[in-house]
Amino acid sequence: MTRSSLLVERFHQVTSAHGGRTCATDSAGSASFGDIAAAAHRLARALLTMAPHQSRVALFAPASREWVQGFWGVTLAGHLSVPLVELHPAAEHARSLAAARVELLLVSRELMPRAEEAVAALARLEPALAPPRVLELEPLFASEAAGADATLALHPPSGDTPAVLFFTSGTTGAPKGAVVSHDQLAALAALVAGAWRVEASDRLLHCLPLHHTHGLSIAFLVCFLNGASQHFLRRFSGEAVWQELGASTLFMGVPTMHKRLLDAFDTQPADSRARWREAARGLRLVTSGSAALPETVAWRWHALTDQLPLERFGMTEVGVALSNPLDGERRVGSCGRVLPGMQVRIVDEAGREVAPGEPGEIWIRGPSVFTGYDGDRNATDAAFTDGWFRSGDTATWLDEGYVKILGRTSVDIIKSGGYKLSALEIEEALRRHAEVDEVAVVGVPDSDWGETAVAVFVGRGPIEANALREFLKQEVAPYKIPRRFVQVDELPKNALGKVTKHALRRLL
Ligand code: MCA
Ligand code: AMP
Repeated sequence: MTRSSLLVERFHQVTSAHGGRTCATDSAGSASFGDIAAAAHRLARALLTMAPHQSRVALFAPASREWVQGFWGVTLAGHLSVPLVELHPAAEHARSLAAARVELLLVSRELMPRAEEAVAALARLEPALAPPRVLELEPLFASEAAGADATLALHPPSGDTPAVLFFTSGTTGAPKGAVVSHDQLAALAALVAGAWRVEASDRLLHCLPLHHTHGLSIAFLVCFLNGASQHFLRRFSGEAVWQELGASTLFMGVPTMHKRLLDAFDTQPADSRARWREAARGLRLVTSGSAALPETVAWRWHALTDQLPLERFGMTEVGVALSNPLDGERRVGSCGRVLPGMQVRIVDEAGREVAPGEPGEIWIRGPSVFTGYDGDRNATDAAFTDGWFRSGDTATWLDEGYVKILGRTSVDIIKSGGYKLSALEIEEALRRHAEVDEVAVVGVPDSDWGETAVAVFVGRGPIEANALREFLKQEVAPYKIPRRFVQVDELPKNALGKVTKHALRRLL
């Protein structure tokens, strides 16, 4: 028999130990751990009254206290959370709702018109699919939520219950739904918090999107489950981050954010710079992940704060596998060593360990590795060999157990500003434009974004880049829109008629 959820157990421990302390703040106010727990319990009861069995619940709220309450309400009810974010257009939301077979859509009051657009788009996309029931979030936090049974006992779900479905882009067109269980999330939070010594005295400045592992699991859960408080910025802005840093002990970001912060710093007059420097120096820990941290950015942080950002390597399917140490040498250009509790191999094509200095694919095993791709047994099986998750990243061992990530093995995966983009998904979206005949999307290096997507296309006639941009705005998340569009007469192809993307990339 599977034991009950460690995630829920930890939630109860933390909310009772820290009940009166601040848990989450946003631009509108603050909530204690006790406030969050009370609202989450009320929501969980309301949800269980409506949907007594494990259900799929999309959460559509800005990064805020309400989001935190919504997340825990769904989790305590043993339902699966599908986090949606404001920046996606209706068509992308509709595809997410359809792919995850969402039954309930919980929406904060202000986003209700957007949710209605998403449901209308879903009806056009999949007319035969039963639409999700749409519920406004705020009334469900109230004790008298309509129809809720206030005496309903909440039994903790088992540890292997699916907790969150993250959409992650892959080498197939449509994003895959990666499912992580209660115990996998609890393990991730425990391992990371242990390594970085996250404690109740910490305050995180949270400005990462909550539909991905970095924002939800590595930032939000690691802090929440260890009694740390967090301040939510609804969206990242260099200025807003600098204003808030002084009151924080922790900052977690993607390299593009770090670079933007430093660029913003450099443009300030001397008196602001002095204040900002003091704020940055007061931070206990700055972490970087989701993409390679440029060495220049790492050293600029160091010059400013005498502290190197702590770079670590993670994945939606894995959590965090490698991390530079909190104490000890933080090696620039390396993601550090294997996180205690995780296992890593770097192997050649035959699955044999490579020698230090040799490149190989990084394989990962450990308690935070995900359950599988939603409804896609074949893709899940194909992602593992003998229980090891094959990351698709090329890496090499340095000395003393440090690892350097060398890049992705697939040319169709692009990492832009920390977001993983699938070239094939963007190509599919562009092919839906009537005037596009052929298209290939490739990633090119970029000093701000790490990489950016460039679409090279053959048109049925001349097409303005802006027309394609406007078309894509209705189709996909804004960060998936290529930064450049290049019209050509033909695409370079090999003898089999396949576009040679490596050759194409060299031409750009
Ligand atoms: C925004 N844009 C982008 C990106 N973000 N284009 C390409 N790549 C992007 N990442 C577009 C906007 O839509 C806009 O388009 C234009 O760029 C300028 O937008 P701007 O306002 O300057 O950007 P922003 O909205 O401030 O976003 C930058 C950002 C954001 C804050 C760095 O990209 C971000 O939040 N990145 C974090 C992604 C993340 O959390 N990844 C974790 C995955 P237009 O001009 O047309 O309006 S999980 C993971 O990787 C594992 C687990 C791990 O290890 O962490
Ligand atoms: P995602 O699928 O969005 O979870 O992205 C995971 C991918 O981000 C990994 O497979 C790596 O390619 C990349 N990544 C994460 N952290 C780092 C890092 N510190 N350095 C280089 N790449 C990273």
